[in-house]
Amino acid sequence: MSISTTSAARVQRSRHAAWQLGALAALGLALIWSQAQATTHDPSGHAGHGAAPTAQAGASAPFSEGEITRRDARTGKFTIRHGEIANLDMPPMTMVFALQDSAQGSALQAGDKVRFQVEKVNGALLITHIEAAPAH
Ligand SMILES: [Cu+2]
Repeated sequence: MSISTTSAARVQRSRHAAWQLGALAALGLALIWSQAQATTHDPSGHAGHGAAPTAQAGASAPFSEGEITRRDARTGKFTIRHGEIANLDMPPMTMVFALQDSAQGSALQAGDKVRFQVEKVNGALLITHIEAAPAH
């Protein structure tokens, strides 16, 4: 009984030693692997990712710039001389826009420089956000 217990303990010890060796070997491999990763890592790859266009990824349209030339008090529509509207592929021009939220335009008037988001909603162009352009 005592012999078998001792031999069992020896087996356990040797197994433990084998496990330690295995763990060390694995650790060594992990270190070699991580060093290989570190040396093959190209910092310029990250710069490339940063330069990738991600502005269109959001749900909302990009800001366009323009100047209000007329505000129709009755309809709440704005005539805006706008720059290029990238998301609509629209070149600069002067045109009339309706506002989704008329309260947003209440403080704006003709002559104001604005930046705004315009989207096609149910087939009609709609300003979904408008604000005074930030001063330069
Ligand atoms: Cu236009």
